[in-house]
Formats: sequence, structure tokens, C-alpha cells
Amino acid sequence: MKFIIVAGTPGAGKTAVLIHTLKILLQQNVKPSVVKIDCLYSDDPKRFAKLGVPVQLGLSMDMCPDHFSIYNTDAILEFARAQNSEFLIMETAGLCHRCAPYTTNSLGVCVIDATSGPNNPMKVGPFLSCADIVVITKGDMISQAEREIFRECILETNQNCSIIEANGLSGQGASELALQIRSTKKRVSENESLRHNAPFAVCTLCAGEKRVGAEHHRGLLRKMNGMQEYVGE
Ligand SMILES: Nc1nc2c(ncn2[C@@H]2O[C@H](COP(=O)(O)OP(=O)(O)OP(=O)(O)O)[C@@H](O)[C@H]2O)c(=O)[nH]1
Ligand SMILES: [Zn+2]
Ligand SMILES: [Zn+2]
Repeated sequence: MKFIIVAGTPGAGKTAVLIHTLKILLQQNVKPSVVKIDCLYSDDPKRFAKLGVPVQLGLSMDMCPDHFSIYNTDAILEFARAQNSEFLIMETAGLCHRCAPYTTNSLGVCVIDATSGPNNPMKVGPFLSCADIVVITKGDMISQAEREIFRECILETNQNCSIIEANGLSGQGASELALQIRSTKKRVSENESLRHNAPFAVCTLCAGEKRVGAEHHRGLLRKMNGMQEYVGE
């Protein structure tokens, strides 16, 4: 089975682009399933269900949505297998900017909003730098010069990606994404692993401690001066 993992910041246009892309794929008689991962709420499943594709929603609540999707990969793949799908598209709204949900044999697609500014490609971290395909949305809202600068900033972060300039409103770029999904040779295996490690810091904040300030916290922590330290037994 093909596993297409679509990551990007909230509101970047992931669902808008995917709906156009799925319409093209459905015309070609392929059988996709969709899994949407978000934190607290999403109406994306309703939008996908209108296309008649099987959809499952996972809400990560107090976990980073990408960490949640990584932890639940088996269950997510099982859902798609039960639908006899040839490929599974998973849309996840990454937040922590230190991880990427892509596994070694998935097709990693990063959706990034061109209006987020030229520094954003440097800020979002591994979910851009480890992607196979970078889809730039909302180019209609900036000038040609700004679009070119944004594209250059993406290539500085990820030299090997294939860039698709898309528009979630008009559907521009969807046929190119559909073609890349159809032509990928990648197939998910029994032993998938992550392309990039999730953040290594495990601290009392991760475990729910609410008090602020250094005296209340233990674990692997980093100071304002950049120095990392372990505080604990
Ligand atoms: N102008 C413009 N608006 C867009 C484009 N793509 C998406 N949008 C709009 O951006 C908003 C967010 O789009 P969604 O597709 O819901 O974004 P998303 O990344 O799936 O959002 P979440 O799943 O909530 O994280 C919607 O109002 C879209 O209509 C684009 O290329 N240009
Ligand atoms: Zn969405
Ligand atoms: Zn994360």
C-alpha cells in the first residue's frame, strides 16, 4: 500500500489541495482512504466524506498531532487495509516544529502557505526539510517576486524536494500532485521507521507539570543561552 503523509501548519491549505487531488485520483478509479489527525477539533472528515472516500479522524488532544500520528501508525494503516485501499492519505497538522511524521517508505508531502513569510521555511523544521514534495499554497496572495524568494527559501532548506505551486481554491497544482502520488514507487513496509527523530527532550512539562520556572522542572532541558542540561536523579 502507498502511504502519503501530508503535513503542514494549521490552515496552510492541506485539505483544499487534497480535495482537488482526490477528485482527480477518484476519476482514475483508485481506492484511497483518508485519515485526518488534528488536536482538538476538525471538520475535515466531513469535507473528505463528501467525496465518498472512507475517512477516520484522530484527535491528539494534549499530544503534538505529529507525535500522535507516529504513535498510532499501525492503527492508521490497519484502517486503510480494512477498506482494501490501494493508498492511504494521512493529513496531520504538525505544531511542534521539531518533528516530522514521514516514515522511510511513505511519500512525504509538506504543504506550506506562501503568505507565511520567507523565514517560515527555516522555522518549520523537519516536516519541510524531510519532505519529498513541497506544495506551496496561497501564491495568489503575494507578488511574483515574493513567490520566487519563497521558492528559493524552500530549496535552501530542502534541496532535493520537488516543488508544486498549488492553489487550494482553483485546484491549480492538484493534477501534478495526483500524478506524483500515482507514480511513486514507495510502498509501506512492515518495519517503518521515522526519517527524523521526534524531540529528544523528556521533561516534567511533557508529563503535565504546570508550574513555571526552572525550580519546578526535571528532565532534559535547555537554557536561554542554548546550553542543554539534565536535571534529576
Ligand atoms: N487565497 C487562497 N486561499 C487558500 C488557498 N488554499 C487554501 N486556501 C484557504 O485557506 C483556508 C484553509 O484551508 P484548509 O484547506 O482548510 O487548510 P488546512 O491546512 O487543511 O487546515 P487544517 O486542517 O485546519 O489545519 C480555507 O479558507 C481555504 O479556502 C490558496 O491557494 N489561496
Ligand atoms: Zn485540513
Ligand atoms: Zn512534534
